[in-house]
Amino acid sequence: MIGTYLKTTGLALALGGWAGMAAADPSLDLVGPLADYKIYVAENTAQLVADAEAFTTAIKAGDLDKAKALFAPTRTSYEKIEPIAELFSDLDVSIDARADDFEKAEADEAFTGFHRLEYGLWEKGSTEGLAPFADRLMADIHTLNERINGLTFPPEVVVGGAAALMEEVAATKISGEEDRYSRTDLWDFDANFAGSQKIYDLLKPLIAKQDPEFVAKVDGNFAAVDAVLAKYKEGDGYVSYEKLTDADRNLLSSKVNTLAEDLSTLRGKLGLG
Ligand SMILES: [Cu+2]
Repeated sequence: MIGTYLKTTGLALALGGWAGMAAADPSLDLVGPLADYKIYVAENTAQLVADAEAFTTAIKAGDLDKAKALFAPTRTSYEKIEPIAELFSDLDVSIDARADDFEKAEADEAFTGFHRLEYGLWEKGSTEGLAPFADRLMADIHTLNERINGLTFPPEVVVGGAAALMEEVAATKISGEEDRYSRTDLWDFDANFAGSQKIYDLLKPLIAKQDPEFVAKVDGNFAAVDAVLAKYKEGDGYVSYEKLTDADRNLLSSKVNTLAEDLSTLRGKLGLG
């Protein structure tokens, strides 16, 4: 591919071999966006550590109201990096799994993490017995934060992750399964969209010239999702998921499905196969 490029364009030779190589090897174009994305992930895990400290401290102090108030905002930085959760799938299970993933559901000892705490705070209405789960969550989050630095970000995982997360939102999250006890799902949606859009935005300069229609369509769908969510904003966050009307849920669902489909073509567009 490099050879063909240099043979057919004398200009590339005049400009030097590097320009030709950059054009021929898509993975080189991805170096910058991937480095920027890694910074984004590191910023979010650092924020997650700080927020989770406050959240778990409130739980261990027995401050139910404060713990409940901090639950959704603490989760947002985790939900923003969810496109690449498969790179730390063991921690994703202990940090963010749902009760249905376990044989004995809520009563299962292996059920830990945010949703185990959410269950205690909302369903049980108490911080009692939650300290060990708070400690475990904090330990897992510290491990995640430490691991991020040494993690390799394969381009196909990052690029594919943006689409996969939109698929997950459309297939399961839209039903309200994630935050079933607290009904704070819209906070997570917002963070999931932001996290997928971040990846898309970093890659956009690589595809904007060759495919302006695609870019316009995806931009439009992200904007449409934002417009629906904007109706449900309250303070720094969102109203209960129960307030989402059927019409808006259907609209969100169709936009998210389209986003999932469109973003799933990014790998091919970027030559990642
Ligand atoms: Cu999640």
